[in-house]
Amino acid sequence: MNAPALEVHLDADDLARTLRADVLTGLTATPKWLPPKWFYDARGSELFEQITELPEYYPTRTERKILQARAADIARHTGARTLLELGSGYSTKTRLLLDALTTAGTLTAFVPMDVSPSALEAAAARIATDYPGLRVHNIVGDMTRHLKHLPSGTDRMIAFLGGTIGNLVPAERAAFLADVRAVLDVGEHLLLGTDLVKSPRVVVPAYDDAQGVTANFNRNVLRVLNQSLNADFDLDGFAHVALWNPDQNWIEMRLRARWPMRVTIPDLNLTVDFAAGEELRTEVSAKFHRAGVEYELTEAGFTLDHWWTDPDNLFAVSLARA
Ligand code: AVJ
Repeated sequence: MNAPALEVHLDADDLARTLRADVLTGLTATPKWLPPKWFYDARGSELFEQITELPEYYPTRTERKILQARAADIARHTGARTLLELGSGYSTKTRLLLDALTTAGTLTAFVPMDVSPSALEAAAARIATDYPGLRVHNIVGDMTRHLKHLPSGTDRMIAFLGGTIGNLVPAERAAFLADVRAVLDVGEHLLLGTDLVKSPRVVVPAYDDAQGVTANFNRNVLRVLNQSLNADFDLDGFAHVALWNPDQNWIEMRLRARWPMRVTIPDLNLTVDFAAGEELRTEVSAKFHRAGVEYELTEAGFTLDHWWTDPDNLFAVSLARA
């Protein structure tokens, strides 16, 4: 068995610098906001795994069913030798692809990229054990900045699953998809998971579950700031808010100050005041129609070869060709 290689493009210094810049920008803006990637320290990644098992959170299990049904088609259509996965986290759904590509006999390497070293390491060790002979090459990186570090090769497929592309606003998505296209050679593939537009009666509970796991996941970003920047956020002072935005077709997660608060962030030399009821936006998670996905892929230079959904049209997996 080969030990998984670990390539780090986001070292502790880079991570700390980026966090400080993001927090300074977001918390001095009006309205205040923070980028969602800072949810995912070890505890946040663990909370997200719990979210994926909640009865209200349909995306993960729905995408898994689609992949179960289509993995063999994906393997046949792509003949992928290398699977590159962005934002792979614990790589649980990835196994469906690894199995199908192994059965097809084409797969030689798996390259997961994630901002969370803890999630990568846990997943990679298990995958290296379960797929003997597969080269596993972990990349700790930020998929909006480090795509150029993905290895070159032939017959590569980039998988970007879970609907995480919805964390980007339209202009960011256009830039990101163009970057993904630029990494690929003509004929290589992108496998993209997108959550679909549906009734807010279904979407909102997925982001505001009865057990309050999502609320803790949301507040975890404040804990990350407390731990890494010596901030003094009082987590109990912030209520979890999940709001459907019908103009943008996205869900927004916010943290609403329950009372007026002054937060100090010594590492940034920053004092931040919250009025009672003031909201800090922590995530957008965009939902899509087929036409929008196809348009965005085409604009980025891809051809949409396959569009697969579940019977209830909750979620879609697109297979696009560069
Ligand atoms: C990991 C970005 C796909 O947007 O549904 C889950 C994150 N946020 N619950 C999503 C998330 C709140 C998730 N993604």
